[in-house]
Amino acid sequence: MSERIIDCGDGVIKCRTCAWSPPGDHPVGCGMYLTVKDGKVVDVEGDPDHPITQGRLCVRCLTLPEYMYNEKRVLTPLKRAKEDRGKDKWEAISWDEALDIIEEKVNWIKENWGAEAIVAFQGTGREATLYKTPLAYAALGTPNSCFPMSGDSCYGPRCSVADFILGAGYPELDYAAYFPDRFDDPRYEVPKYIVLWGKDPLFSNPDGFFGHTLIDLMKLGSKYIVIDPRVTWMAAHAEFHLQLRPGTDAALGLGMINYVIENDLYDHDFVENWCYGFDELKERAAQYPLDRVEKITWVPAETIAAASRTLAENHPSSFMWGLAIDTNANGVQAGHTVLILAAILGDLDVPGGVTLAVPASFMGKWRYECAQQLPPGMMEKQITDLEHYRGFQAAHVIAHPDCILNTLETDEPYPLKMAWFYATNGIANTTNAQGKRWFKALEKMEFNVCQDVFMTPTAMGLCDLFLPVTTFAEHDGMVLPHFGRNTHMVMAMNKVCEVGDCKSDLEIDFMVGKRLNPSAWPWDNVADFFTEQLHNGGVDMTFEDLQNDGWMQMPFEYRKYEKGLLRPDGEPGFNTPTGLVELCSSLYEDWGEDALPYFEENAMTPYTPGREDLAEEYPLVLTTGGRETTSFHSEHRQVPSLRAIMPDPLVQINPETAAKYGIKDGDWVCIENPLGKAIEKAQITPIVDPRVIHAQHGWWFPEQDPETPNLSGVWKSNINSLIPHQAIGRIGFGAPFKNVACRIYKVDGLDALGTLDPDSPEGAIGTDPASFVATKEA
Ligand SMILES: Nc1nc2c(c(=O)[nH]1)N[C@H]1C(S)=C(S)[C@@H](COP(=O)(O)OP(=O)(O)OC[C@H]3O[C@@H](n4cnc5c(=O)[nH]c(N)nc54)[C@H](O)[C@@H]3O)O[C@H]1N2
Ligand SMILES: Nc1nc2c(c(=O)[nH]1)N[C@H]1C(S)=C(S)[C@@H](COP(=O)(O)OP(=O)(O)OC[C@H]3O[C@@H](n4cnc5c(=O)[nH]c(N)nc54)[C@H](O)[C@@H]3O)O[C@H]1N2
Ligand SMILES: [Mo]
Repeated sequence: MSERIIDCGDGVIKCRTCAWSPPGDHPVGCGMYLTVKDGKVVDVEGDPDHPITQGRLCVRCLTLPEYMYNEKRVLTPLKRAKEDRGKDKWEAISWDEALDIIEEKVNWIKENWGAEAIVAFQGTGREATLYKTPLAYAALGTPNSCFPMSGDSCYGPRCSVADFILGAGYPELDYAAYFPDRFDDPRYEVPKYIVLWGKDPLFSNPDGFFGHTLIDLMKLGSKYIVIDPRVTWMAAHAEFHLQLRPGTDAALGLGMINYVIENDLYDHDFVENWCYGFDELKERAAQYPLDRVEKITWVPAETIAAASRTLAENHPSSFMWGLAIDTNANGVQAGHTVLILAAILGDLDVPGGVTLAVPASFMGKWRYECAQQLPPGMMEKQITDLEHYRGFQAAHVIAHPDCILNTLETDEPYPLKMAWFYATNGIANTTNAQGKRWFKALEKMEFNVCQDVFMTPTAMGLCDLFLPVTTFAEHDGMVLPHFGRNTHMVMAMNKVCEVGDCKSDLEIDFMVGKRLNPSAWPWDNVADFFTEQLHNGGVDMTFEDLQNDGWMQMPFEYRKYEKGLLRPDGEPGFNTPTGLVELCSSLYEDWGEDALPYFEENAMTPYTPGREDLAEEYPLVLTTGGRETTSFHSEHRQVPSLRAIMPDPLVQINPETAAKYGIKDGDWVCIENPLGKAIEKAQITPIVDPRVIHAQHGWWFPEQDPETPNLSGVWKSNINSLIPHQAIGRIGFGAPFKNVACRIYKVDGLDALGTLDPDSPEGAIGTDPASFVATKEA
């Protein structure tokens, strides 16, 4: 194993670490050496000994010094008077003063409106995701901890379906990640086929999966079946590309299940011994013959048949499901079909199939104890909708995002008065659907805090206090791939230097916690805290040991359901109410949901029954947000080398469609639907179907005027202005971030319609006359 510190002489050292965030990233824990000279990081290189990444890094790590020492980075706490929101009138203050302000404001809010009037927001799975809810429950004392993405449409839906149907953590492609000798381990088998469903890991490396592993496996012989509306690099190199219409995944899944059952291609042993509800499933799937599925999905019936047969005849094969499963009101059903296929084909928890795991309790015990810190009766005040979203509530102990926006707009059931933005720049067309509605509603708050690295439009427009955060090079931490839900190794982040007066998210939690509720925050330092978390997760080492070793791979066993390793009672089977894989869910019925998967159109597509108005005026399907390596959501727009690669927001348009609307490559284009407008630059490419366009998300322009109304141009390319609020699935999951109607037309430039701010005529918040209740087809 590599050394933690290498002395290069002349005061230069190389320090080994594993990445998480900031800069934003998911917990892959890419291994690297940071070269430090005179207390500054001057170079970044991959660590060849890291078991997974083996020396490979993406451009966002390689440009880390440009991010760390960026002239726009905030290096001290800042305050501003409430009446100056939107103006660049920040004043640098000390951490002591920042904590005094927090203590005074939180107590004032509690006395006047109760602690429940505080809401703490977070973005995606950065390190901060582990530490925000504990801050809310155990320091601020509010039950309103919230991920403000409509329908909780990222990862939560997939994890919840896995809980409901399999009673296991996150099912992941088996890439021998648990084994020190990786693919050479005698227990391992290379998957024959891998289904990549609505996921593009070469660019996204999501949730703990190192995307380039797909190339490693390709070299070892794995073949691919890609289900994606775009011809991605992986699709171009796949054996089968199922180029479906966005949002029709559940119909495709049901069609594949039907083909497999009708042609008797399923694993009879597994179905008889380990599955519940096969007969009901068979009956439901029979409603999806391939000619019907072809009409819905646009995928030729013979392609679906050939791909399904190939999968059924080649074992082991594996499945990866991505964000496109979540960003769909019908996503819970689509996810159910993916899990059913993996189950009935006999690929669950076998070598080279789909690995299952029992969620480990690295942070789980502590996070549970933090929730117990809320006073009696407080959790009952959490803002949600128990009548409709019981599935959401069964899976999560957080407030429901769509209910929170309703509350912000109506003050029902009680007013919210203070927000804490903890690693989210939500209005920058990231978490927030219809971000302008969030912005207008949040403007009314009494006091808002932002905890971030850079001044963002969210902080500039809405906040009164700014807390500056360290990058992963500047703090100690622990990386947990899949956040403990399928964690093949734990890794150490090692602090190598300091920049300004910044603190890590955990250090900020400790400081705020010790002020507001000291008994819940007993640790003197983060090292003691991490040692305790390692012990809670069953790892017998101290945090310092982990820092010295770099990482620790976890033990793993296949076929856990045969060995009683999935259930707390130690019996064989799955940790579901029936002890079996629930092809037909025994929980859904309880929650007023159909127990079996079905397909229905999302609310606002040109194909939604009864929406002929949309089909005529907004004939194109808009899908958004396919990842690029040059940014992580709204981040990195101020990093020169990355911005040079991706200077402008791009919308991908098929040449035929572009010709029809008189649009040329490089033209600026307005994308519009009844809810709003966004401007992006045309990239004319055959990788999208003529009926579909794909637009980037997360754009703002740090080089532009930061003050209101422009707010660094955050409303100009704000694609989420077109995504409806609360057009979500029935048990509370899944919004159409990748699946709404739109039209396009050429405009003169990014500024053609002004700032597009919500108070301007061009930027006014649109409405859609139709109800957002989706119509069920089956
Ligand atoms: N149209 C469309 N919209 C989408 C998507 C899509 O596909 N299409 N994808 C959606 C998905 S899946 C998600 S998860 C959301 C993500 O949305 P968010 O996670 O809210 O992403 P950002 O808006 O970039 O906000 C993150 C902020 O946190 C700061 N930051 C980075 N790392 C840290 C850290 O460790 N600590 C702290 N305190 N701050 C940090 C960054 O500087 C940045 O300002 O966006 C969603 N939005
Ligand atoms: N560099 C970088 N990496 C990231 C992020 C980032 O912003 N930048 N964000 C992180 C976050 S929060 C997440 S959740 C992950 C997401 O990462 P992934 O799960 O890989 O998801 P996406 O890249 O959004 O989309 C994957 C593919 O889905 C396709 N797609 C679009 N609509 C549909 C549809 O309706 N059905 C199907 N089957 N496919 C569709 C798109 O064309 C795209 O190729 O990435 C993470 N990693
Ligand atoms: Mo996400």
